Amino acid sequence: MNRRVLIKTLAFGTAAGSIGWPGKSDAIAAEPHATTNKALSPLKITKVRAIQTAPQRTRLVVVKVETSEPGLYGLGCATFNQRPLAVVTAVEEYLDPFARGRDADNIEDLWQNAYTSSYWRNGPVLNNALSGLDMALWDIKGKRANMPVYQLIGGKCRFAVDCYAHSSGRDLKELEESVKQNMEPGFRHIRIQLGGYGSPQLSTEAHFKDAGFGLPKDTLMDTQPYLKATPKMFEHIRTTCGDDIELLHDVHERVEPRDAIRLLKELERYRPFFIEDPIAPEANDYFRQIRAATTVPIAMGELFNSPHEWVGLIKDRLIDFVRVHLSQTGGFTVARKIATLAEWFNVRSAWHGPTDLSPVGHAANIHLDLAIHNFGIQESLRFNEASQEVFPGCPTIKNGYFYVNEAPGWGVDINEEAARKYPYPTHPGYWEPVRRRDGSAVFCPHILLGVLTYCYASGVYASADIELQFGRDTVVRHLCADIYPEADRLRLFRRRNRKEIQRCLAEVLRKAWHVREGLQCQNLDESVDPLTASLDSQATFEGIHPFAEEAEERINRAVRFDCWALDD
Ligand code: GCO
Ligand code: MG
Repeated sequence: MNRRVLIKTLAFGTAAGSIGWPGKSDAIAAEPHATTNKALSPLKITKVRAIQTAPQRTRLVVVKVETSEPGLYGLGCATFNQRPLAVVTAVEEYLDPFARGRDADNIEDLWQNAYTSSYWRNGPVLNNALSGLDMALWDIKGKRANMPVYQLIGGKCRFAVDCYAHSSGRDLKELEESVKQNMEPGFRHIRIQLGGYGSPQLSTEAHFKDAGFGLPKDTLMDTQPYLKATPKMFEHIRTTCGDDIELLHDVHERVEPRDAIRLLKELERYRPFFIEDPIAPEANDYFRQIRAATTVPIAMGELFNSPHEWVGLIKDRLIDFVRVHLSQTGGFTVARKIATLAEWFNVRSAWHGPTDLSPVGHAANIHLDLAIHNFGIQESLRFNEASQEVFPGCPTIKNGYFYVNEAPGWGVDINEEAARKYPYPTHPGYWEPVRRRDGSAVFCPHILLGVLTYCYASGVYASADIELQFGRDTVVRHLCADIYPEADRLRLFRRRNRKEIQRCLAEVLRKAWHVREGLQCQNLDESVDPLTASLDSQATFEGIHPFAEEAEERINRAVRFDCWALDD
């Protein structure tokens, strides 16, 4: 071969290569990847089912995806505490038949097709169902790869996840104690609330009740008492707990946007780490004005179900922390994209991490927190014994840091037998109305299990309203303190055990009944179990009092359920 032919062939070869003329190397490249992929045998979805359990009194829905590989399954969180049964139906009647036989490895493909399989989309029920499937597929992929999910998305950016604790109290003293209690084990970030959201215990003029508007169980919450008390709350905690602790607060969209702006301006001097949900998603357009009026960092998003709610706020830098609830957005696949979008606009993460999220959902939060650059803070939850029994591998907290274990997938499993031991509370889960004094509805009522006892004896109106927040502080609101000193004692039961709570409740009940009977209050006979004693003696209650049945049902439910919750 002479030199001219050689040069021509070489030139032709490279030219061929550059214009993509299939040469040998391209042939190799085009060869199906099977060779290196041989290890991963095809994996089909064989079943998608929803597991319902409530070890911490909230109605959890966890999706289990079973596969063609014996023993290989994944778990995903689909918890929608206010409508759990609707999610179960969406999973079992729709996603199961849709996903069966499909390739479990192709998460994005399955997500996109399941998302559009209902044609209409984005909403709490369908997104939660989809999230259960999605997260379970990531769990499976981690197990197949024999690594924790955070490794699949790039590994750790930090050794553990800084998280915030919850403190609340009926008054400043109780709140201060609770903050100090959380500072002790090392929390550097603490969310402070005065009672329930919007501090309803500060509102006293339930004119709508006197007018017979709504139901007696509806809760009163007026704006002014809350707007006045909240800056004082920050003042008190800064004075008594110092300037180093990072303070967070959840307005929980309880006030009108204009009031929210005024409140945030007043809170600036207390350097809050962030103020959450100052307004409702329905008023998102107000963020421009909030941004213009104050430098207080804003966290928003737990109620978001659609990209229309988060994209604009992030790209226009109108919030500082995106706080979506992973399962409400459609799962881990979506949250990763939200985190990536947010990074480009200096928005950090603060994923929603309440009681109404399963340990699987919390683990998904933490895996994402470990791997993303723009991590901000993580809401924390302590898992009680029942939760740890149902979900072996629950995330743990040490020195204010959240940890997942290094097991493959999410690292959290489920014990279905134990799960059956914790059925849902009897109350379906919807939220009871919260009203202003004139009866008008307030956005987003609180999650509470109320015990309401009314008794009318010769015109004396007496009741004790007990509100319990699951897995967190208890809040007692007392409507007619002068009648039932016991209710004040209930105030202290945050640090009391179940026996004490039952005793107090029985006392309230019994006294209510005695008052109604016009009898002198008697000291309880300690030896007899006060609860049954008082419930039996309440037998005559039936038929006299319009709310008797409801009151009794609530008392039984509260005693049966809430006391457990308070034990953790
Ligand atoms: C939070 C939330 C919760 C929600 C609850 C709704 O910041 O943790 O506001 O308390 O109200 O998850 O079910
Ligand atoms: Mg919130």
